[in-house]
Amino acid sequence: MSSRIPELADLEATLLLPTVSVVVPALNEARNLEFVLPRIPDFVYEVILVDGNSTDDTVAVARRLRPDIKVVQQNRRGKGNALACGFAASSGEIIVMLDADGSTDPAEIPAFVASLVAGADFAKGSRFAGSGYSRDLTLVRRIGNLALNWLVNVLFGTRFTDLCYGYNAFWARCLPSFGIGVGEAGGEVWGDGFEIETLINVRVARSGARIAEVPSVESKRVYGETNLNTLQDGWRVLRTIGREFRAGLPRISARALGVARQRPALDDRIRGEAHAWPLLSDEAAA
Ligand SMILES: Nc1nc2c(ncn2[C@@H]2O[C@H](COP(=O)(O)OP(=O)(O)O)[C@@H](O)[C@H]2O)c(=O)[nH]1
Ligand SMILES: [Mg+2]
Repeated sequence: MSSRIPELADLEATLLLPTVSVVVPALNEARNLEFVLPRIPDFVYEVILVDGNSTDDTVAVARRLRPDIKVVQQNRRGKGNALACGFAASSGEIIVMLDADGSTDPAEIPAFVASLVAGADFAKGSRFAGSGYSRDLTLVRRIGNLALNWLVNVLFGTRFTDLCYGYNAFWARCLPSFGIGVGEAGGEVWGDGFEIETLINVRVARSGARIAEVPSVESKRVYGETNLNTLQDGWRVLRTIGREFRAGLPRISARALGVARQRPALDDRIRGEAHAWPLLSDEAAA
């Protein structure tokens, strides 16, 4: 009798598949959506396209390919803000982040969902684990990703193999630990850009969530050019790592570090120039 109970539990888990929302940030991806939307598996409960004020017919094409698609307009600029808006509009128990350019394969969604159903809180795609690889990464981006990935693992005690990859899935209950929201329209909020993946990875790891890596194959985007600027966005990722590390330090030492770092130069103090010296904790909260 005892051997029958796990079998029943497995069957129940299969039949009671959680609802899955797929969030697709898209900025001028009309031609690429043809390769993406039709490949999303049927069991997916909803698809949310987050449009970044595209100047091509991204939205019309998405609606034609998938009449039930939920279209959301982001309220600021950047992929990070697009994802935040998409997450806020999702109602599934599981949320999958999928690019619109044809580089991330919707056929891998079942592997991500299976990893979550098997017990992970956050299923992180990796182009450097198991059978994963990339046809899209340039040498410079590959080296940058490797270095940033190493730094995060050293500073945060994580075991990521692919920090800067945007194909991930997670239980919606993890969202509060990301600490990102839609916020006010206009302006720019830290996390609005391509640093979003690092921000999420680091915060989810710090929350104690169970993270599983899912091997993933990244293709080249089908049409068009990347919106990512390797040096500029790599620098933003590095700054994100620094900010998150300092934010996680015990308050007293963060203050001590902050005061030491922000002490005005002697000349300035002698001249008595007016300075505002924000504490590091204020900066982290901004
Ligand atoms: N809505 C929205 N989507 C964006 C924005 N920037 C990038 N994306 C989308 O995010 C995905 C990844 O962007 P991509 O430019 O391919 O960057 P890469 O994959 O890192 O080279 C694609 O689906 C883009 O259309 C943005 O500002 N707004
Ligand atoms: Mg891409």
